[in-house]
Amino acid sequence: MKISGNTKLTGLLGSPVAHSISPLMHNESFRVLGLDYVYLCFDVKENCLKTAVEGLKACGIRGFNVTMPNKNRIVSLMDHLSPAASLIGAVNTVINDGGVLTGCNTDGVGFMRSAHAAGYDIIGQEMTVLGNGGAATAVCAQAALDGVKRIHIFLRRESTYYDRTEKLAKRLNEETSCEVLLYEQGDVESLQSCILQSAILVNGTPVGMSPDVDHSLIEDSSLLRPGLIVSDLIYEPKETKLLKLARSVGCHTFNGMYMLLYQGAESFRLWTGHMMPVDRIRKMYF
Ligand code: SKM
Repeated sequence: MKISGNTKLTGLLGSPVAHSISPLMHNESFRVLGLDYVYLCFDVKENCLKTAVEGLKACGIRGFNVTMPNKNRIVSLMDHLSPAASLIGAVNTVINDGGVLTGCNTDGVGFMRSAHAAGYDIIGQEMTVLGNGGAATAVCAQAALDGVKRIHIFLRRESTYYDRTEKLAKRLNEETSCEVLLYEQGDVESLQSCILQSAILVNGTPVGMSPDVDHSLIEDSSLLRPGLIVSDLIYEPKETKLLKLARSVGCHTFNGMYMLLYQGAESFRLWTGHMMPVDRIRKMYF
């Protein structure tokens, strides 16, 4: 990779960011396609976000990804929002067109593409989602926009995001053809009937994530069935307790690793107009 006087800057704003594999994915893709771009990580905490965005904009950055804890706060710094970012209330990709910032959200696209790449067609089908944090919200909004027929979201009433999820459900019901229904996380009877109607079950909570690998929101294998698709947005560990149980029952399973790959591929396309060489990147880093 050569840095020139014309090299366009992209990057990641968040804290922490040192662990991210985004620089590897993007810089290798720029190199392979011969694009004069670079991707760098910037450790930016919430209290510095506005200053950082103004500075990067003044320096003519082409665009950047946004990760924890900045995805919600950055919304108010955008000039425009994509339909998905507006529904989700969070931005993970910013495009800078001559000083005009557009906030997009590619996390949900990442999930939908990872399901498609794994060979599953969930359009027109029902989906059950556990949790309503940032990643789960992005998945639900994109699934509704893409044509999933009905989404059952299980969440805790005392969740800090409860009101936000109620608003999201209302907007998705009004603005898309998808029907979105909310349930209490402990309502096992509803969970059982929703999973039965669903083609796919998604865990969008952190339950089961390393180091708490011995936990799963579903312990009872009779809630699952052979052929059901079960996805965990967690990718560390690669196979969570939920996915292990699902595999033992004969479910199709996939984790959140390729959601990261495909959200990056979509950001890459938005900044450069080129397709990321995803097969190469998957083999090298995933
Ligand atoms: O939404 C993504 C973000 O675009 C990049 C990222 C990373 O590099 O760790 C994680 C997610 O938040």
